[in-house]
Amino acid sequence: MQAKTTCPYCGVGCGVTAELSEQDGCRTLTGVGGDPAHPASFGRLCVKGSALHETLGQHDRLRRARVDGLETELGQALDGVAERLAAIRCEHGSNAIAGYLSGQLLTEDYYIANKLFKGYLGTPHVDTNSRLCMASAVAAYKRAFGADAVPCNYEDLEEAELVVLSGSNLAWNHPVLFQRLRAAKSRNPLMRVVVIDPRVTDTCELADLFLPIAPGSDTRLFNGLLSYMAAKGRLDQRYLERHTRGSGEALAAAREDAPDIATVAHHCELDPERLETFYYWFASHLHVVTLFSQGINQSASGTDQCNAIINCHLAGGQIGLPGAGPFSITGQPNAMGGREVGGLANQLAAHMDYHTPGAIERVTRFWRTEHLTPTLPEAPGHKAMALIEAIERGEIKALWIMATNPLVSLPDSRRVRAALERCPLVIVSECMAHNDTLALADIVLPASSWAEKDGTVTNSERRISRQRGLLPPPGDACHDWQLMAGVARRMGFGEAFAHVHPAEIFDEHARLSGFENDPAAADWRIFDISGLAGLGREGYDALAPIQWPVNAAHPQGAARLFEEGRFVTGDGRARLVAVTSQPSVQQRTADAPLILNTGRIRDQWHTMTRTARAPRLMHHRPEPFIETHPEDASARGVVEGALARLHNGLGEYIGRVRLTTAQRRGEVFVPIHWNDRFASRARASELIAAVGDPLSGQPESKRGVVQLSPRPVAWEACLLLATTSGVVPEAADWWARIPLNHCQRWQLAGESLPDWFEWCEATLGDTPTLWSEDAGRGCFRAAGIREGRLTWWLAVMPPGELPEFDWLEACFAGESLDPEARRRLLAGSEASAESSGATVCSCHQVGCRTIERAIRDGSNTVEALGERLACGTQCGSCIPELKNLIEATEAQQEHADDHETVVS
Ligand SMILES: Nc1nc2c(c(=O)[nH]1)N[C@H]1C(S)=C(S)[C@@H](COP(=O)(O)OP(=O)(O)OC[C@H]3O[C@@H](n4cnc5c(=O)[nH]c(N)nc54)[C@H](O)[C@@H]3O)O[C@H]1N2
Ligand SMILES: Nc1nc2c(c(=O)[nH]1)N[C@H]1C(S)=C(S)[C@@H](COP(=O)(O)OP(=O)(O)OC[C@H]3O[C@@H](n4cnc5c(=O)[nH]c(N)nc54)[C@H](O)[C@@H]3O)O[C@H]1N2
Ligand code: SF4
Ligand SMILES: [Mo]
Repeated sequence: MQAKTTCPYCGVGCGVTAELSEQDGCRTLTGVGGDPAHPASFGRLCVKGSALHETLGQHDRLRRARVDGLETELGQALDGVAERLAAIRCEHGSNAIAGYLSGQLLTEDYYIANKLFKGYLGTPHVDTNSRLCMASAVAAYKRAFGADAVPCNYEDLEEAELVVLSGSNLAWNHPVLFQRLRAAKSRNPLMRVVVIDPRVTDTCELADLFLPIAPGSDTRLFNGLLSYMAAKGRLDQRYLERHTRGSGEALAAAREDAPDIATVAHHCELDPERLETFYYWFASHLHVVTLFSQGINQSASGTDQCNAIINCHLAGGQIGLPGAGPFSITGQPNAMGGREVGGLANQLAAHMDYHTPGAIERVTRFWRTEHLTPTLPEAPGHKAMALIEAIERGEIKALWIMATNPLVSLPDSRRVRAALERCPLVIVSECMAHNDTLALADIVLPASSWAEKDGTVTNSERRISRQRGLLPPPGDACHDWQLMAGVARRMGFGEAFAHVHPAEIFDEHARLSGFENDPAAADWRIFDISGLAGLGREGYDALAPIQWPVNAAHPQGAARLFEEGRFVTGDGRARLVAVTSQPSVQQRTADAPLILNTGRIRDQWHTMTRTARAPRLMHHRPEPFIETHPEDASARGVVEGALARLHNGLGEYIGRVRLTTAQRRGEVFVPIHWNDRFASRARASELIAAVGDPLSGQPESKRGVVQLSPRPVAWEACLLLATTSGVVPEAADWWARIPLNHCQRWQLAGESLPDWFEWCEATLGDTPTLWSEDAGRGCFRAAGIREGRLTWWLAVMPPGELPEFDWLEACFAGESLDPEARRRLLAGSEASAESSGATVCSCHQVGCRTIERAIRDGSNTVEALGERLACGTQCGSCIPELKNLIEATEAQQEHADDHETVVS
């Protein structure tokens, strides 16, 4: 049986076809594929999406509620939440209660949360992890268009003559969109792509021009573009006059900030010729899309950076047309849905703000909260970082966290930990049994997860799709909205939370969007899906993907906004905003002389609670790492492949060194994914100060300041353990845990060489069955075999010399070891096996050594490699890496050939 649903990872929002099978009344999801009919993806899935079925299963799911550390009936836990919230509200008032939500909730969950917290508990303090993600883009769109409305769609990317990607590693973070762009570019050889990023990323594969910009200088870059357009007579005067205001001021500010190419090139640390090429391309094309993401948003002046981009599009009239517009790409699957509902602390509901005239009264009537004391709050609540400060001050006494892991993702995580420890009531709704934040919860509520959850999400191009509930949640787990409604009923708000199906919630949400919303009036709201009200359960279940607004004027939805040049600003005109470059808040010091850049890797999702359940997603980058320029490393005695430390006054991060000239000098990059569940001391956010954009409240997460030092160790070992238990080997000074099939891999390191027999006993509770030791060289290898089965395998070895994991994993899988395998066990490889190296293609599990051999053998195109090894033929996410490998291997060969010629 097949069912259609939507991928729960990134904001591309790909359509998924799920294969279901049923046996003895028990349903399982056995496989996933791309849904050819879904207009976001047309049948494509990236590597994360295509591994979705491997992340399911009941192991390590949160199945039961817990109150004060004790497993409890769900009903009792909900009683506990209701009683404790009521007591805090009674003693300290509504404002002592806060919610911290997530762009991974479905729209229906979000709607109920907003209604419960703001409407019924009467607290404005509801924020979401979208604050860390989209807040600057939201604030900028509101300043420019009067509403948080993304004008573009994915076809615009394909139809553009010029695509500018700024602060976006699209190849890794929105891979299906990247594939659409690649296909469009190969169809249209005239299309140009510009990538703006301090690092060379895989996204550069498509770049005709790459600008390795100095971090934090994007406002200057785009101000420079605006003054260039003015100087070259490339402003669209007609558009500016008819449809905008503020161009005079914006232009004056731009000229002052970025008068000429030389000034911009100096501040942005760019080659003036390349810069001019970019400016010339932008100014001379009408069909330009600028796609921007966290490199722009996560800055102390993120809102201004976004407006600097939007200004250029308004000034050139490059908006509201096919293939044109400033396109903020969303991160999470439902960041957009949360924004529609109004789930951020400065929003009220459904594109109405607290200060929107009449809005509080209108929402009060719609939610029927007139009779409550207190009724709706009157002013915005605390944004995420301010929420933490309010907890520190003792003002917030209860925090309900849903579908986010703030102990890992909020900046200055030691401080976040201290705040949560001090908060009298922390409630966490979560679908996994373990994450860093759960450990600090007083009450834990089990939530349903992807394939169980049932509702809608909205992707980056405003497209609403159904995520369908296909499997029953395990144990007592319920949908997030059901957990909240359960608490609401217990607090006496039953009537307002009587929904029994998500279709009813969606219907209410759709009605609110159209409630007293007249498209002809000056105070119209562009988010209007009143056309989707009254669908009923069947209509809702069958809902095909559709782009908002959906109303009488757009019954089939709207692909593009602002085509008529009418904006949501009262007078209908868009605003150019005068912006000036601002220095980053975190500045280098003698003790912290390097800039820390943080971001994502291809195969992991955020704090890894879900993607680490699919072992094949662990192979691409198995351990936390630090990318650094070779010269910065050598100046500090840091070498490739060794462990190193990043540190500053806030904390410490330990990772394995990857030397790369893709990194600018003076800057280092670390992934955001690792946390206390997967490594000792590898939480990137521990090193980032809790500072951010005063307008949007978005943290400056793309920039910390740190020192880099070696992390000397006396030994490194690789331990494979048959158990899936999360025992942290206390006997190591550093560790990283890497889930594999049939065993767990632990990379371990220590400062002093132990007696290995004693170490095995203390750490594993076992003595080796087989071992070999060369004490002089510090080498030790051992294995534990119980009743014929391999239970653990240990090799003290330098990290470069990894064993053959595929073969060893197979040894753990078998019923009992065959004698030949037993004989080879300490060698760590099958006699004939050639090492396949680190995984490049996760779909077909092809390693870099295998690929290099094939390239040397003549398969030196992506297509030839695909034919020979199948790599790159399924989801395509590894194609940029394949191209890099071809280039590097051929360069090596040439070098070797040259060398031979010289020698002969
Ligand atoms: N594989 C994977 N995909 C994901 C996610 C994931 O966890 N894993 N998460 C999703 C989410 S929630 C989000 S928000 C998106 C994020 O998607 P992206 O924004 O593409 O992701 P990041 O890797 O955080 O950052 C993007 C780039 O910004 C660059 N950058 C840093 N500083 C600057 C600067 O000053 N100027 C410019 N121009 N660039 C700079 C970084 O070097 C980095 O390459 O990804 C989504 N997709
Ligand atoms: N330094 C630095 N920090 C960053 C960023 C960065 O680039 N650099 N990026 C920021 C950005 S853009 C983002 S979006 C955040 C992401 O950061 P988080 O939101 O903290 O990361 P996740 O791992 O997605 O956390 C989601 C949690 O909810 C659980 N969960 C998943 N689905 C559900 C559900 O349906 N219901 C419930 N109740 N629980 C569920 C997951 O198991 C997981 O524990 O990180 C931010 N932090
Ligand atoms: S690009 Fe990948 S992660 Fe993003 S929605 Fe599509 S399949 Fe999911
Ligand atoms: Mo995000």
